[in-house]
Amino acid sequence: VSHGGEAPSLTDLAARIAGIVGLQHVLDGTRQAAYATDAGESRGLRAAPDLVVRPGSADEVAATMAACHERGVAVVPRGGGTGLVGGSLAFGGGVVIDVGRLNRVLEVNPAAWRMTVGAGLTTTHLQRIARENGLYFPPDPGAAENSQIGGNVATDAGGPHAFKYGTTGSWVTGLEMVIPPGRVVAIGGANRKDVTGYDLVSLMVGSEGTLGIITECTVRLIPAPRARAAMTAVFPTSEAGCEALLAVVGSGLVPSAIDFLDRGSLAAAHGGFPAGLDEDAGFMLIVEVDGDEAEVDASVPVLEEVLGSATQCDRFRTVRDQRELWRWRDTVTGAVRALRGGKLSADVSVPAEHFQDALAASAAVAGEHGLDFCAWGHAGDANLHSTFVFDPGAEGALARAATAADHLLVRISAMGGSIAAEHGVGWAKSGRLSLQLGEEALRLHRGVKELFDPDGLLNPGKKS
Ligand code: LAC
Ligand code: ZN
Repeated sequence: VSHGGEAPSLTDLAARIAGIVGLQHVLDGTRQAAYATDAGESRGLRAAPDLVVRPGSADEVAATMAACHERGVAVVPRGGGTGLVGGSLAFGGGVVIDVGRLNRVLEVNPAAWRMTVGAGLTTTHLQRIARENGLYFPPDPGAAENSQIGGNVATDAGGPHAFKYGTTGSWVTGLEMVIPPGRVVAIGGANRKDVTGYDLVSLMVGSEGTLGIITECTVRLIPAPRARAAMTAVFPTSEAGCEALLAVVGSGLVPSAIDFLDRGSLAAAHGGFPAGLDEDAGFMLIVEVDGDEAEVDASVPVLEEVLGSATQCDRFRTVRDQRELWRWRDTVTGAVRALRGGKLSADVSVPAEHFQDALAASAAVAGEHGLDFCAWGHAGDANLHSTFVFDPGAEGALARAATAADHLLVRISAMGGSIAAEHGVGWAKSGRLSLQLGEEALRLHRGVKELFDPDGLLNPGKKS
């Protein structure tokens, strides 16, 4: 075997791992560099791993983990790298295990409405297979081209359609994973009901790679809704928009999505809006309904009535091509980042009745810290991406944004809210769990980690 120019620099561990996964799947310096960041780079998160490997099977993941474990080296799992909170970065060094090659479609059973796929399959690919079989996988977190189902499960990724259909975890019935010190374990399966044992599948959902490395997922599907219609409504102020939100929720309809954008995020993203948008729009609701044709036909006039009669609704329109609308919606986070180069989002949720308070608190905190601010997100779930926007070159700006975000988490938890709604805790919010979890809950949380990873070598420092 020719090791090329690399051989002399391979450490003992790298050589051992190369023997497991094949040398070409141990990444060299240039290819490794991309793993020092995730999509949260603009909040200043960066950590270079010692080694990045791309195993080709669960057994290779297990053997890699075992090799690291024997040497006391930390392991950090990585999917599509689209996370925003540093959850897949190797702070303190260690070996990043990229599961991207575990992207096989293992079983599609359209008659039973389910499929089993490798953890590295992209969200887009999974959704497409479902669609091609007349079925639907509703979770639609952003960056679907790059995000992967294993990472989506590990973070319980949400997205606009979580309002009607729930987050990724609602669709998972079985997992295969690798747990420390390097064992392959299958939990759950294809059963739609199963209370044998504790709900380990749910425990893995949202565990952010701190309990095990997901290698395979069995997910539920549903027949694809035959029709959809989306509406956008623009308001001069957040207050007017929030009133309309209450009216939509009170209408008795169950929209498939209710998203929002505030003035700042509309200003950032308005250029690409498919239907054209006034630059000074103050607040937008995006409401979508789905179902069979008759259901959608019946829902649209109700929504038009509710939104059209909402006080101060500047303009609403029914969007025919809602795919184009959602494609635009997916560009918002990038457009906000592009404003100044720096952006720090506090992804939070609150009990529905506090949605407007949470928006107001976010803006107030930004003001107190002299920061530009915008928010968008999933209004139906009262899930806000409260975002501080700054120039990363400006002296102290990043630190000010971090302090502001932390103050916001304190206020959100005081409202009974969640300090991590759909983007995870990762590295960014580690150390702050006690804002939300009581002492006993924290004890259980830590006990679970201890049970799965007694040596603390799996994604250390995250979600803790
Ligand atoms: C969104 C992603 C950032 O809702 O969660 O745009
Ligand atoms: Zn979101």
